[in-house]
Amino acid sequence: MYRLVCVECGESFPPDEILYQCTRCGHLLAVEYDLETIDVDLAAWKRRPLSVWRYREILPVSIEPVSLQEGGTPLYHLSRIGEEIGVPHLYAKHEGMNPTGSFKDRGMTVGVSMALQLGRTSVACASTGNTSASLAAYAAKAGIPAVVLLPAGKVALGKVAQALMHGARVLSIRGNFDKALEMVHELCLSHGLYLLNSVNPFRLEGQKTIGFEALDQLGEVPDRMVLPVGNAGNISAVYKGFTELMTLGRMDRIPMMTGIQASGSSPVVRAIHEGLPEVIPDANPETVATAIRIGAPVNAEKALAAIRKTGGTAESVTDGEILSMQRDLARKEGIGVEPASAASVAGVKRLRDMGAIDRDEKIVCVVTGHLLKDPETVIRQCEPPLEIDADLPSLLSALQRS
Ligand code: AN7
Repeated sequence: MYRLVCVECGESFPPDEILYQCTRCGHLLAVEYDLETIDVDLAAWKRRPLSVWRYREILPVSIEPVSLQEGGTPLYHLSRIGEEIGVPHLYAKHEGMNPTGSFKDRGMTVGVSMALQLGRTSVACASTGNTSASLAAYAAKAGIPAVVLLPAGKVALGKVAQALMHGARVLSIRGNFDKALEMVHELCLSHGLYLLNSVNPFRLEGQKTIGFEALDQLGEVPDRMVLPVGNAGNISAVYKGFTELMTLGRMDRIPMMTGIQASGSSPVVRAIHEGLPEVIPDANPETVATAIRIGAPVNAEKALAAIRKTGGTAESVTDGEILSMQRDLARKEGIGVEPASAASVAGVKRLRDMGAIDRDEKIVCVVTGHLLKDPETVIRQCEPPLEIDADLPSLLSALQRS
């Protein structure tokens, strides 16, 4: 039904082998289906609820999945912001509306299900926060232990709270995410834990359903898909899913895949702008959007191909632009997202200002995580509530003052 294939040398491996890279050349692996022989009933998809599992024929899981009812997230028309920045057909797919508040749940329902399917009894990841929150919850649902490694002091409060509350073994390392990923990868290889970072090709299979849902909700192929980029897994996953729908004859063109990074952490943007064959890592990435504070994106080779093959682009936005768009989404559209998520929409504004996006493009931005993930960054931007005496005159005088 499917096999693992190296994206570089094309070597293929059986589906039940536990591998995170090609044993021949060390490059990334991807799941490849026999799309000609799989019976994908597109009409059946329409009858099922919008969710990751609507698309189960092109997912690798054959057991009863470990599910918290992920996917089926809203697609909002950003009418005010779109009008303001000069792209009236602007939409946001709010992945913060998943069970643990980020798109990672799509990956984890598939990834943790695969852990069980492959007979593994413990799971692990490194994380800038959301992956750990999601893995902790799905491991709890599966009834297996999870180990998560975080960069000390650089993970938003809500995400740490989730990982702890769902019962993961949470360790903070004195180092950044890239180092944490290196360590957890070694731990998994030497001690048999199942690695659920995005080097795991099965996790990305779940995440490709963001694109499938967006298509089903929009009722047509958007011209452009815009995603915040950290480890570059999500943009690669959505692109891969689209290539499968093309093969199935469900799409006739693929949207321009567009990746947005924070200016203090933007190796993919530099590689695109300078036409480099691969990214040059940032040794010390820094941004208020801690979710995408990643200097050595492990899926870069997949993401560069996705962007280049679709005529897309990559751009960076400053922390100021990110926070300003986070406020605009909250106040002009009623959509609460964390800073990394606002980067995608801030990127559209920047690209439109540069003249790189046409006014009539239909654009879907993926907003990846919920506002409540990072309450501290929100509070820092807002005036604190005014404390007053508990009587009506005090209330009236306070309201007149502001
Ligand atoms: C809100 O949790 O890498 O480019 O360890 O949490 O697929 O990495 C999070 C990434 C965007 C970037 N938006 O996605 C982690 C982690 C949010 C995120 C990204 C992340 P990728």
